[in-house]
Amino acid sequence: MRFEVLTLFPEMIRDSFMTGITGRAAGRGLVELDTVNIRDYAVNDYGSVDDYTYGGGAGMLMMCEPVYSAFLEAKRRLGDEKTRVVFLTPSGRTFDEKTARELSGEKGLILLCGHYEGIDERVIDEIVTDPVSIGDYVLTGGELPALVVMDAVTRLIPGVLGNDDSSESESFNDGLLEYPQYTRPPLWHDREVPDILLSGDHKKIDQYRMRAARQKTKEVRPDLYEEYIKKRGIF
Ligand code: 6GU
Repeated sequence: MRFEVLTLFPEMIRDSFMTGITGRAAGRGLVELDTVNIRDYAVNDYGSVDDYTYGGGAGMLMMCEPVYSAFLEAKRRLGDEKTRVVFLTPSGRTFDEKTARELSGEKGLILLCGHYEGIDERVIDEIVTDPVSIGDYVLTGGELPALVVMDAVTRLIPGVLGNDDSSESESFNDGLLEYPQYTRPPLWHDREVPDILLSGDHKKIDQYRMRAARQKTKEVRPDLYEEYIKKRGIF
């Protein structure tokens, strides 16, 4: 997988992605990160990439041409392949694990990070294939959402996680939240690790974990629980 990120803050993307598990994946050649600074395609020597909106209203909009030029540079670097263009915007479709799985099968992805009050609609219509939001709240820019999407996609690439099935058992794969987990010591601040987990009886432990996962999901995400019950036809 090769990510090409179109952004006004390339150092924010690189510093964050190159830290931790995603950075290690890049170091091992399992994923590549490349950034294109939209500022490098400013329309004048002052570095302008934004302008006032037609029709009035507060704030500035990113202009078509700098965004389009940055996109063409990313396409050129990817060898002009048919690459999906993910635009990070609060008006996009909500990002989820299914979308992450779908995107992780691509050879390359272009991610477009907006800033100011948004981007001129015409360049969005021209280049964007997948408008994506990460939830119902508003952020100052698309960089953090782009990092969220890249993280979720990268951890699904084979070999990225140490244990090849740890991306399988985690939240959202069978539609339930992860069961609670414990490590040493067995007693901490008057709180005990559930006895079953110390029993060594793996069949009992699996049953306990399944029950705990269902109970937790029912409590904190009744919407997910409902879906889970419907899909499985249990109870
Ligand atoms: Cl993708 N962008 C911005 N600016 N805010 C958001 C978002 C994206 N997703 C949720 N809030």
